[in-house]
Amino acid sequence: VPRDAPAAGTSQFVVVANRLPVDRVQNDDDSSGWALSPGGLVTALIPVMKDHGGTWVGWVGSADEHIEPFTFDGYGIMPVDLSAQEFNEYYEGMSNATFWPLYHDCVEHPEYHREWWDSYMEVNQRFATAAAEVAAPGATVWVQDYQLQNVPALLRQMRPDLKIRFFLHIPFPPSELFMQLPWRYQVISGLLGSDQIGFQDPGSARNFAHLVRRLAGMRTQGDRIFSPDGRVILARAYPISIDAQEILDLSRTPQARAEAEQLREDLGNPDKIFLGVDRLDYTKGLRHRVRAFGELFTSGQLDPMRNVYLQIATPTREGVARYQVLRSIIDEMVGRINSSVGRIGRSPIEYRHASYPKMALAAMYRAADVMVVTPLRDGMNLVAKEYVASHDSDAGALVLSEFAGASLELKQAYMVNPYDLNGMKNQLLRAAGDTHANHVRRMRSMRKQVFRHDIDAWANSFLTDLGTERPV
Ligand code: ADQ
Repeated sequence: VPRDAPAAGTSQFVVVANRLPVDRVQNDDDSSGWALSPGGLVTALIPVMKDHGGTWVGWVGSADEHIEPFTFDGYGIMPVDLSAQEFNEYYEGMSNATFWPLYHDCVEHPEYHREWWDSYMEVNQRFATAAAEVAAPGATVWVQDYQLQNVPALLRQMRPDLKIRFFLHIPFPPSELFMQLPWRYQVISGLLGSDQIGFQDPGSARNFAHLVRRLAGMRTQGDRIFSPDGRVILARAYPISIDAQEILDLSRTPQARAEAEQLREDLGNPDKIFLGVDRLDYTKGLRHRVRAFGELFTSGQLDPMRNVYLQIATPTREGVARYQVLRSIIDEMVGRINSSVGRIGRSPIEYRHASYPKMALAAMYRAADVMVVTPLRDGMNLVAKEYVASHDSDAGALVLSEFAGASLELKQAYMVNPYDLNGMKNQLLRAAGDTHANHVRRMRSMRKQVFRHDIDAWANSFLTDLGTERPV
């Protein structure tokens, strides 16, 4: 154990997440070090970690590698190892080919494999053991997301003294779908090891409470669940958010302004820039969206000479078969549309399969006249909030799927049902053609919402919400 490893059993605040908050970086002298990985959750929780002598338990991101615990910037890092086989079975399999589609309304078929489940439980046990090792007596442990749903119960078995909280970043499905899961009872029992279970929206919390009554036979009242061992478990919605001020500051920098202008010019100074920014995931509704734009450009309702649809698709889960198929489908759709409308040197759809630095994203948000966020199902969708936060005086319009959690907060968006192609096409035209005054009015009210309910407000409301219990 290296000298600066966090001492066992001393952390008052422990975060358990699939991934660690740090990425390995190569230093100038060719040695390697660690840097904070960008992301809302990390930004929100690091101050709490520092204040409370916290430790983050997570996987380093590469398989078959062992890393000793270490201290980073004043808090502990406790790596959990995964073998290549566990990466396939626990991560790409059970997490991303079973839970992910099942929890997103089965927009793709979930696969059920017993070996995946065994691996999932084994890895969950490893995360729980690591958390049990670092947590001080009575500490708060905050477990994140669908990869670790059994950690709460496994942890409680070892450490009943801990305050265990859980947050699910994706939707919790209706019982009609959840009941397919061969391990449905185990998953519910796993979650019920928590003292508090957070969801993105009230519908998810209700779905969960319904299942708890049905599968575990427990009594519930509003957002309280009464467990036979005498515990009262809180299960309710805490919609996640972004660091709105940081995004706004970034979008106001001279560099972001300059990049935004350059982008507009590179796109041929179109009348309107429509923008999509998503991980290349089948839940994000890309097929439906590209199809809608294809029809609008082909029919001339959107003039392909004067409008551009810029779609950024972040590479993701490239080892999972469904994602490879989706990539080919989108490549083909975009190619077909661009080869039949527009002209040489002018493509109506600009499609990039790549990651971008935050600054470049800020510039794109700034340049976009219409932001298009049309998932088939999405827990929240931070891109929608980022777009709103980066528009101050200039207006801009947000087209938003009613199946994104964000639609419950951003009520002034141009709302669409992405399955209704004609409806979506109409809303795209309406958003683009609306008056400046309407854009300003809608944006103002959405900005108020996003700035009032930012990521700090989210973390605070979650961590202080145990009724009479002490915070953190
Ligand atoms: P995701 O499905 O990943 O998150 P989202 O909420 O949109 O979706 O967050 C994506 C993040 O990645 C955004 O902050 C965005 O700026 C960034 N990003 C996207 N494309 C990028 C690119 N090409 N380059 C760089 N950055 C890029 C899951 C759930 C969501 C929920 C979040 C948080 O599926 O519903 O909102 O967790 O709880």
